[in-house]
Amino acid sequence: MITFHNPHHAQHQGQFEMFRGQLVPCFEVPARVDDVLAELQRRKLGELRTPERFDVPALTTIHAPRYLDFLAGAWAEWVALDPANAARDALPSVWPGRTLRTDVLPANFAARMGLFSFDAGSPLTSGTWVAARAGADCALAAAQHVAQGARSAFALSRPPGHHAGADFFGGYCFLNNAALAAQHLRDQGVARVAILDIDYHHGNGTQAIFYDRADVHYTSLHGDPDTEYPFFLGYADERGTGAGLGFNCNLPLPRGTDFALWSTALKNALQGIDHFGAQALVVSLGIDTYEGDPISGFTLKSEDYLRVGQAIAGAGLPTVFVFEGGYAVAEVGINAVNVLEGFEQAC
Ligand code: OKP
Ligand code: ZN
Repeated sequence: MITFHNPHHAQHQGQFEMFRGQLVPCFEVPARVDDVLAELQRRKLGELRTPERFDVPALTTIHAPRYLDFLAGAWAEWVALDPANAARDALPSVWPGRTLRTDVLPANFAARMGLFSFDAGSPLTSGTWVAARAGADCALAAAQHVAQGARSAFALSRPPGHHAGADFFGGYCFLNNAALAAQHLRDQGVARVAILDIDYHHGNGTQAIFYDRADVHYTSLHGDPDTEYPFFLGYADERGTGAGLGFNCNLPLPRGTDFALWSTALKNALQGIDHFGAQALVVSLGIDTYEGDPISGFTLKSEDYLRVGQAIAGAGLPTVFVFEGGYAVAEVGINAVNVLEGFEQAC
């Protein structure tokens, strides 16, 4: 399997995220992707490539132009407020909650940070735009490769993407790489695309992007939002709307879920995808279901990920893997590559 990796990912390097009233060091660090890349090289799991450059219009298939403009210029605006800001990350602190307007675009930078975000855990840094854009290139290139007939491809990048919506960032995500990959498959002529999101957290951005569509089916296995981030989406009764009704499937699982229960849910998810009649699959590959993950609550073990890959291969679909979460830095490489190796062995 070819891996498209992002040579610019480390330009996004947040210092702190807001957690329980304090700024704590970011969990979403460059070492995550460096470790996966090193493990791919160690096990010689296929060719490593950097992606070609797609232009900004390729991103407007998913993202609002005014949001992309904001992201592209945000760092310059932040530093223009105060030259000392060059040494600090930008974090939002005010949001348009219920009854406040989201149709106006205030001149004030802090106001626009809030308009285009939903949490204070996703610092915007000097290289966020460069890194996120190159990550989108990885996802688009991987989708293109699969659309041209490859059995599979891996988009290895950070920051992750599945919490980012059409016009907002949050949950460490800025551009929705999995959504871009799914839409690219559609645009290349694949009629029905399924997204399987196995990150510990519900992919609220991806769900929202495709919620009213019947051509892209979203299924997610995740920590129950009643207790787990992102809290405000990801419940089992969210099944899609309008033409999209029946094309969204959430399988929330309690904290403490082990591989036996988790893999039963995976089997159900894959059955739904088969029933949908998907012609290609995009996997939001989060590895934060691992027992050692510092911010998550499932108990999967390293060897379980080989079976995850095998099970996904059993769907028999051209598959784009898109890297998402996974914060146990020492094991993230082994675990992610186990999924890919299990997949390849079963093909
Ligand atoms: C992104 B992805 C930790 C609180 C949780 C947000 C988690 C975002 C996860 N201090 N903060 O889905 O892995
Ligand atoms: Zn996650």
